[in-house]
Amino acid sequence: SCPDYSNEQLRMISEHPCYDPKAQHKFGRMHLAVAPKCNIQCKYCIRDNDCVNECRPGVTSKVLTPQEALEKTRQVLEEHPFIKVIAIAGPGDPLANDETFETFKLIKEEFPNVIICMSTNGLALPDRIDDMLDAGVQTLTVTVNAVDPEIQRQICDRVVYNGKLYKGKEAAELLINNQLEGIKRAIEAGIVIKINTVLVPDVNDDHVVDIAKKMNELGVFIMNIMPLIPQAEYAEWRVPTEEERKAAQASCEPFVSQMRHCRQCRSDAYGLLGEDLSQMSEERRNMVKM
Ligand code: CLF
Ligand code: SF4
Repeated sequence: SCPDYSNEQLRMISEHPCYDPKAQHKFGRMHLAVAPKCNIQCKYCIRDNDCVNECRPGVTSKVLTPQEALEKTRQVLEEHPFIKVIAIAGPGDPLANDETFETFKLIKEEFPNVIICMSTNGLALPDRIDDMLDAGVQTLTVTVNAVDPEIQRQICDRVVYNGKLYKGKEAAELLINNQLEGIKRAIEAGIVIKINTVLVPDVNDDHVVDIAKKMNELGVFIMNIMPLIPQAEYAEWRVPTEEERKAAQASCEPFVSQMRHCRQCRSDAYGLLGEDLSQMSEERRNMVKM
């Protein structure tokens, strides 16, 4: 049950390097690392690193203020006009940081034609839809690792919601309910939704197809199955093989289109998906510019 997309939404999708594989070699994205705080604790996350629900952890990205983010946007867009998408994807959860909304408002005022993108764990989504619309968010990624609380609690069993700490199955249920409610409301509001699912062998690998079926009901545009990056409580865990990932994608494809070109970017990455200019030398950056 895919919603009918407007011409404006279809144009946006065709210029979004993560939403349309044909766009990935033509158009770039820029991540602004303005969001350090997080409101949940995923068991595979070391909180000093980038949010691994969307981003590759490594050296922690330097956190920018909204004003610094605007200045960086000016500079990068002038040098690299092929960047069409401005996104916030960490280092924590964008919805747990008011700086996310401040930053987008500054950018939207000065660059009304860029696509505003965001990635979230979804806990605060039902409460922040209006703020997101005010800030101009058009494409949104929600990380959905389970739609069954018994599975979700093995991946995330601590959330802080409205100032209260929830643990165990109660935490998992709250996270799932808010994700599903939030995705439904965001789609109704015209935001195009992608979901990320971190494939955790022996935990959610048999369950991903149930996630895909649920996402189909809600009208999610695309699903990105990402391999676990073993860290924290999952530091000793097995990484899914290429074959396992392909099998998971194939089982979900009948229900939601599959993204297969994710580069697990850092929360300060910019450029084309395959070439993160934030990690390049000045010399190489200048070559790309030409
Ligand atoms: Fe960034 Fe994510 Fe928006 Fe893309 S990345 S917030 S949807 S603009 Fe893309 Fe990077 Fe994969 Fe993310 S390749 S990690 S899926
Ligand atoms: Fe870490 Fe991201 Fe999970 Fe927060 S949502 S705990 S930053 S992986």
